[in-house]
Amino acid sequence: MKTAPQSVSRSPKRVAKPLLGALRGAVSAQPPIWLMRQAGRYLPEYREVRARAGSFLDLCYTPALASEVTLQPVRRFGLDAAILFSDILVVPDALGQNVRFVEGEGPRLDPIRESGDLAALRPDGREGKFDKVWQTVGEVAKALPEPVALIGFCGAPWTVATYMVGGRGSPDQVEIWLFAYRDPDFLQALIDLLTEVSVDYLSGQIAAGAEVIQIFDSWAGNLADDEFQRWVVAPTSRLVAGVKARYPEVPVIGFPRGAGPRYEAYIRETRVDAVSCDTSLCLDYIAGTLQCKVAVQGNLDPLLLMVGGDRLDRRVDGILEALAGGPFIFNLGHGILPRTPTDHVTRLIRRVRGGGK
Ligand code: 1CP
Repeated sequence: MKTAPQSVSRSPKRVAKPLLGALRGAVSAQPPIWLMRQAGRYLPEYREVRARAGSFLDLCYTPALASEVTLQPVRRFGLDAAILFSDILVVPDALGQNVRFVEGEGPRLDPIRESGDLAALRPDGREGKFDKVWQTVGEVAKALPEPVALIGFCGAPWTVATYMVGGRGSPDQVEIWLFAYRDPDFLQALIDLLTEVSVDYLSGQIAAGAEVIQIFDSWAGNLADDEFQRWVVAPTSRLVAGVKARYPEVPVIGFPRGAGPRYEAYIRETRVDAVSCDTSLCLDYIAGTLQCKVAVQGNLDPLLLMVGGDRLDRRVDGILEALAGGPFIFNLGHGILPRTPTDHVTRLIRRVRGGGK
């Protein structure tokens, strides 16, 4: 399998995409690799475009710039996939909630706390903004070298709802818990709306050229059994089924970060084609319990990538030894950190492809 996209010339023949191969169960000693948040502040060329774009959301809604930053890490590192540059909070923004990104602090939203706030959302007003994202997908699809797969994404309804209700990120997103316990009907209505809108949003990305979908459920940890079932498994199952009803061939990767042993139930019930494993999952558990059911992706600690050196090399080797015997996509266990040196990323990719030992 070819893994150096820059060196491959476009030809009318079909060129295999290593990422799609792994998602269909192919096994390779040199597994495909991409990195969550691979476009971002650790890249000088990203910071340059970001400064030109104005606000973060302006960057997301300007297809010429969003497609440029999507392509930057693929060009620089020769990764096996590009992930659409956008954000999970584009969905609440497109629904009419006030969303802004504060420099150095992160997202801020005017919280939605009562049924009047919910009724004020405009599920029909979303087309203009989603159109811009879909246009970006189309531009990237045209520009990508053939072996590189294009990943579209959205946040899972639960995780997006944590920001819509809480108004911001926090170490535990506790605000939504009060709603889950005090007013589950309200939360159910919000989750249902997000599920329905996300099916359309992802379908539009696929129609525009996305070949794989990833569903980010960053706040899926710490839920009690019934709650995990109701707020994570049930809406994700409906989201996956909705997308697959329109596009049965497009593989879906689920990322229920922090779900621990509940990854198993998540796989069984949501019918995702692969799971992205967070750093806290043991390699033995991933290999023995998850990888026999679906392809797995992960799970290098982003902090170790930032630190680099021999420890990084040893951990990369350990992950490859444990997981490269089955369908596997090398990735981090969470997003790349802004202070990560770019030469550590180069070193990681070389090692995964067998050139660094
Ligand atoms: O330029 C900047 O300073 C903004 C930093 C930034 C970037 C680069 C944000 C703000 N979002 C993004 C892009 C982004 N976000 C991508 C692009 C594709 C890629 O290269 O991977 C993706 C897939 C996301 C997904 C995302 N956004 C998640 C899920 C994954 C995860 O990290 O857990 C979440 C939770 C968000 C919300 C968000 N957006 C931005 C920040 C800083 C956050 C986290 C906020 C918090 O909880 O405090």
